[in-house]
Amino acid sequence: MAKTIRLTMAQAVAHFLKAQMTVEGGRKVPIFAGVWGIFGHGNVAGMGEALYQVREDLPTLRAHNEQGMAHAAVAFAKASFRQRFMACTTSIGPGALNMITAAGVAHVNRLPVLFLPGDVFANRIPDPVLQQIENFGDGTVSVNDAFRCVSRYFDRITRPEQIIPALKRTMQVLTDPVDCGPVTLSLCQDVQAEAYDYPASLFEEKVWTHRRPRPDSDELAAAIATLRKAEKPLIIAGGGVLYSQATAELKAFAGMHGIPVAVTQAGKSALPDDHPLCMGSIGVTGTSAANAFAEEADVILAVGTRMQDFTTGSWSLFKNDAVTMIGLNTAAFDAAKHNSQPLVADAREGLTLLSEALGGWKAPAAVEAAAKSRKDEWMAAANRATAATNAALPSDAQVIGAVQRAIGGDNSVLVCAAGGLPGELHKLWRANRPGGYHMEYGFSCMGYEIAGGLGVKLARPEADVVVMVGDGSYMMMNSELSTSIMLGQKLTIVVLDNRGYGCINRLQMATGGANFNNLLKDSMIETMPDIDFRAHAESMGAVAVKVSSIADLETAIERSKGNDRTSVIVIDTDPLITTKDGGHWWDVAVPEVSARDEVNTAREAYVKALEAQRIG
Ligand SMILES: Cc1ncc(C[n+]2csc(CCOP(=O)(O)OP(=O)(O)O)c2C)c(N)n1
Ligand SMILES: [Mg+2]
Repeated sequence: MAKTIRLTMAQAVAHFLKAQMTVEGGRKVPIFAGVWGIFGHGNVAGMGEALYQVREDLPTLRAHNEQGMAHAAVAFAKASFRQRFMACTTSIGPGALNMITAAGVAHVNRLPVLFLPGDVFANRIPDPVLQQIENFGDGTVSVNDAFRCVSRYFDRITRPEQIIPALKRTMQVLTDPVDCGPVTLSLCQDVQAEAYDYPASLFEEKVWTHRRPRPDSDELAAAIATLRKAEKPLIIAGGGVLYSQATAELKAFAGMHGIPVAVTQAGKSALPDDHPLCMGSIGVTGTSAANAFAEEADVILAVGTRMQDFTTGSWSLFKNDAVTMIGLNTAAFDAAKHNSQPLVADAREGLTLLSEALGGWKAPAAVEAAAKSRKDEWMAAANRATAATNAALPSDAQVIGAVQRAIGGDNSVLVCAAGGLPGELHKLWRANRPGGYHMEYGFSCMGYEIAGGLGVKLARPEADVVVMVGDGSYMMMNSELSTSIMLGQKLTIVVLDNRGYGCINRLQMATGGANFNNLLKDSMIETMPDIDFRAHAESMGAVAVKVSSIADLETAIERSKGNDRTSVIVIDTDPLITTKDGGHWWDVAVPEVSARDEVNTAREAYVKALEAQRIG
């Protein structure tokens, strides 16, 4: 008889998670860095008791908001290049549903997080338990079914032995470069507490390594043939380059074959921004340099990118009718997008094999010459946009310049997610170290910033983690600011207060809309809000200051370096100014009929712009 251990299902989960390891920098470390938890009746007695038993090896971290803690877990995985991750446990009903948005963030960004929401009683005897919605027509439905569409693997555990295969599948999904994403194990609350004689082998230490699929030989040969014919090639580097840790290979490839590189939001920092062949951001928030190459390219090597609409200018950016795209991606799903020639492989493996086969082949010399002049031209524009100013209300770009100057060094990680900042940062931030730029732009989820910053700091304790966040995102979720102080994880948070949803207001104007319901002043108001972000942050325990000029902002950031805990620096900004240089059209559907002349005019321009879209 194989040896067994009698444990509750929840204890089995805790002991299993504790035993999963990986190798980081030559050292064996737990693959789960910890478990975020907010307890309620749906998990306190089961998972709560189990986590207490293993707390020395698998720490439990208490948060203030389930969405916030799940964002922190998402950010941890992203900052760890998907090599390590965290789990999140909640009660049933609202606690569980609060994680859905963050599960969406993990899903769209292909990031591994283990969600462990409690669920209703499997035996259904106490029904309806507190916080159980009752589906009139289907007794098997609970709110946790909402996780199905935002999970790569979903399972509901209604018997204790079901957790055995479920945990194994969980690890397969979390560590697989293709399937990688959120896993939800919905743990019925009575079953969490039920005992079973588990095989002892389930709890034996297991060391996980990163799988690197090599390309199919026909696909590789086809990609080589295409590249050899290229006269105006461009590489688009996505987040997959970072997750594959293929940054050195990308640099070598670009340099060896003289091909300029443009970066997506997730791919920024894959090649240092100061590398001569780094053209910077591509697409809707692209630099003039990257977009000029994209428009004329005859061959595009898209590495580790989902080709989302911001990257492709809603498929109107690539203007060369003869363009061939090669999709180098671990996921066939992404590799073949938009008629791309698929090259299904790990980015590092793919780039290495392509480079070997190309040998001394180099793009025409004119390409490198154009890269230099286009980059010089862009840098001049970027420097103008980010230069210091005495303006009463600086632009986001001017604040970005100040933050970059004051933070200095290459040891920082810039964290952001939503608002006008992502576009400006994509264009203007200079990231010179892989992972130095952490933008959540798959969901662009307001409220991710501060919680995400905390997750990044947990993953990269040695880094200076700088969060830039708009007033809207700050108001949507800031509770993990307190958690950062509680856990001694120091962040520097810069709040840009333009008194409303500046970027959506601008989008509204650009589509002919009236200024309506975005800036606070344009909303239904009895009393105009005058939110004191400094006082708010201070009340949460942060060292908080409000500054009134770019010079003072730089000084405040300098000073914050000496603070022993999270610092919040607030500055008022102009809601209307953005960097006009660079950029590209983005498909936002304008109404076909309207009583507003401005909308009709915008519609005409929209219909014209649609002509540039490549369909199919
Ligand atoms: C959770 C969520 N809700 C709504 C949106 C749509 N949205 C994107 S940016 C934005 C406004 C953000 O305001 P703020 O953080 O102040 O940044 P600003 O636009 O002023 O730069 C909104 C409402 C979103 N991205 N995420
Ligand atoms: Mg704002």
